Amino acid sequence: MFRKIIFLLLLACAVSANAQTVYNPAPENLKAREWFQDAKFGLFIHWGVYSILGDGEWVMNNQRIDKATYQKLPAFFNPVDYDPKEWVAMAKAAGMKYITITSKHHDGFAMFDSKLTDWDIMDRTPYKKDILKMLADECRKEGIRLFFYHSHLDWYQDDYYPRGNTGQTAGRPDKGDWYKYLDFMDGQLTELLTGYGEIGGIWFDGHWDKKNADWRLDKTYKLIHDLQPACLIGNNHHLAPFEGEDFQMFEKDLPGQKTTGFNPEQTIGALPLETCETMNNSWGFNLQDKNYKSTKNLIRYLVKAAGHNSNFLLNVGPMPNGKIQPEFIATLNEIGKWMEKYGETVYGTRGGPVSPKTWGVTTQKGNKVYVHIMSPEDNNLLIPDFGKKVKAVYHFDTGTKIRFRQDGFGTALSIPESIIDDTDTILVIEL
Ligand code: FHN
Repeated sequence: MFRKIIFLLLLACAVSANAQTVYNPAPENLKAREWFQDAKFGLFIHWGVYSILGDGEWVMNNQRIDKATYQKLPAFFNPVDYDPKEWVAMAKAAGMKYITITSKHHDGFAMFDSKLTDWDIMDRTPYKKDILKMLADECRKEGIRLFFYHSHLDWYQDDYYPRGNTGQTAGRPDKGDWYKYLDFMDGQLTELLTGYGEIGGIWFDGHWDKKNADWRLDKTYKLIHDLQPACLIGNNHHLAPFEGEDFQMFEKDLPGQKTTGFNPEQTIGALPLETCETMNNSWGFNLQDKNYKSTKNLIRYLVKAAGHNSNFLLNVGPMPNGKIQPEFIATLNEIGKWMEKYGETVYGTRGGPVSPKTWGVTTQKGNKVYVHIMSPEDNNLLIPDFGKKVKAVYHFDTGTKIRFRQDGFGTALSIPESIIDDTDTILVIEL
């Protein structure tokens, strides 16, 4: 009997502990998720003092630069050509609806006015202006939502201890107070969520550095949602979503694909999805990286992401003077031109009724299914049956009617050679 009572007591405790962690998103949060899914396309910005070295955002770790030496960098960071107006205009011209910028990357350096550390833009650089504040003001003016990328992982703070898999060569003491570090991180998040207006979301990264640590995510997520219920939380932990998160992201892979090794254990959850990718091979500014992806490939990636029911977050790493390199600007402009013409088949859509195929993807809005054919095998295409009666099929650009035959197997289309587009041939199926 006594054992049974103890068991019931333990069970009650477990249930109530669980009950605390169950997350019920606020109505404004659910609305923000819808907005996010409709927006489809965002600009990722990796910018920090590392840009001076032109060797990517991992330079501190990769070149084994210790903390004392790395501390010399901010004195050279004076981005006098930084103009948030230019950045936001560039993002808008590309057809992007939101911007996600690094408030703090793994080097721990705050690109905003943090009162909790002097390891920030105000105290250490000659520039002494709050980069995020300037961007937040411009975004608000221009109707672009702003998200902050915030690194859990920190190569600078001594209290990030025990250390994780990275940042071992920063020359930090072998002691530190982990919970003090988490308090510091929550403090910086509070600064970001109280001093910069409405924030679209927090994009966490670096959990993977210490997968099994007590990250106290419940507390951090609750803090964020208490401060701004509509703020969307995503975490690039490369795992299935955790309780309290509002969207799920994938790195350099379309949802479900595992080509890069970043997402080996990642399954697709039920939350809105986003995938991020670089324009060359680097996130932070890399002087020598000329592996620019073509406009065609990036447009295709955006379309494929939409077909996977996912957003696309495309990255630039600004230079230390505050400018974005011309190669990126040119490509973004070209993507924008394409989006002006074909945006209807991407914005506000959801992944279509036919799962992604080798030839392309489908997106859907209301009674229209957009068929994006990117790698046709020949001029005949069989769209597998998706249980709906097809009323008409036509070419998106010209309205040309497409001959089709629907039976139990699906809808067979014959595509005239004249309408084949090298980037994406778009057909509309009316239901
Ligand atoms: O280590 C980071 C990397 O620097 C970059 O920020 C990317 C963006 O998705 N994420 C991390 C690796 O997973």
